[in-house]
Amino acid sequence: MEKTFLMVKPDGVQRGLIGEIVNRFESKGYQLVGGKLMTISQELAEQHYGEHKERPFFGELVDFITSGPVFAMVWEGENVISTARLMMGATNPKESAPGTIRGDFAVTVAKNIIHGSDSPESAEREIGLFFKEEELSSYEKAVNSWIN
Ligand code: 3AN
Repeated sequence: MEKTFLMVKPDGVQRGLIGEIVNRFESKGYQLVGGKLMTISQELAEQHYGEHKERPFFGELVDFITSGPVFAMVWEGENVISTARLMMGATNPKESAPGTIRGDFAVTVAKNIIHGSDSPESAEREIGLFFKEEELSSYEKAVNSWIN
């Protein structure tokens, strides 16, 4: 089953949006298979954003993502990589539609609340950067069990 890496950035954590964001993906029908609150090191930030090394905003990006705790997650489900990107909305909140996470909660491109992998290759790379195998738990939804 397809997996993606999603992360509530420091601005989303500071604004108390972890629950709101987790709720959107759970309600959609995706399964949370890993999650942790963590503070990203300079080294991990530079690896994670390696493809943006030459961009003028690279320093700002690394400073921001290391500025406070983030909530790193792995989500699983059909087409979760591309659908999560749709649910996040456009990178620049000026262009992200109402109803999307960035469209509903963000104003500026630098502080746009959430990160999500943009392809199967980046999902695999980013999950590997942030999570150990034993930190992920895929599970079957219980039927006729102690939950019901
Ligand atoms: P996305 O996160 O939607 O995949 P990317 O990969 O183009 O977008 O950009 C990575 C991150 O860099 C964005 N989430 C955003 O926070 C930041 N970013 C993009 N453009 C700018 C910019 N012009 N100034 C500051 N930060 C930017």
